[in-house]
Amino acid sequence: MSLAPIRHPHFVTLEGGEGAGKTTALDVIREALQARGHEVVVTREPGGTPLAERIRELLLSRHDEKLAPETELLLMFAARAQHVREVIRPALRRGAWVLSDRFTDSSYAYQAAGRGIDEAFVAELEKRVVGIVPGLTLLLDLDVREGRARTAGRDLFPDRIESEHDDFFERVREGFRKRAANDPQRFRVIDASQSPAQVGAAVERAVDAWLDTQA
Ligand code: T5A
Repeated sequence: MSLAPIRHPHFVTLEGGEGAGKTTALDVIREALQARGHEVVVTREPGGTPLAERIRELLLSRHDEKLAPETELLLMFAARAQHVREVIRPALRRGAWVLSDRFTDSSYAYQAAGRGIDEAFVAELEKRVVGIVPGLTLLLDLDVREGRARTAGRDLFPDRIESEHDDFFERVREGFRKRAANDPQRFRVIDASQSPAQVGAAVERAVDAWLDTQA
């Protein structure tokens, strides 16, 4: 595989902390793409293939044995390798658009910024195992406590990662914001503290503008 990850304009990702509202935004993006007549493959990480979904279960369920940060990172990339080969590349090759709820930016934010793993290690895995970068990434940016309040109302049993402390999620948020600031061509940062309708409208504007550049 080439060592330079390729940016694909028809690959769109959604990123953000816990409870940022990615589910609603996903529907808005799918509808905007379909309205222009595109085939859209909607997928998610970790997961997106039967095997990768099994790895997701391992990653999100609670275990008596503590998962080492490196184990967590490598499992994320094991799932991603499968996802890229089985779903993302074949869809892009046949001309579809791919919309993924999280991708490699989440590993930089959660495993590098959050857990303290060396970013260069994540970058090496990205080059060797993934090889593809989204053309457009929407970052739903939200205050950590607000995001947690939203998911607290929904999740009776928080998963393994959701159970982390606020300072972990503060580092994750900063990790995302730093990546967005370093790559303004790819990222659009959306203020996710707005009402669902306002977030939806901002997402729609960003995607429409991107689609105009691809027409
Ligand atoms: N992970 C993932 C890593 O650590 N590394 C990686 O490389 C990858 C790929 C995935 C976990 O894995 C981690 C990150 C995650 O911890 P997940 O269940 O997919 O697990 O977690 P999330 O992606 O965070 O999913 P959530 O459901 O928690 O967040 P969403 O999808 O952003 O939020 P959503 O849309 O479900 O909304 C949450 C609640 O808020 C309300 C909704 O109604 C819902 O109840 N809401 C709003 N309320 C007020 N105003 C708004 N604007 C609202 N928008 C939504």
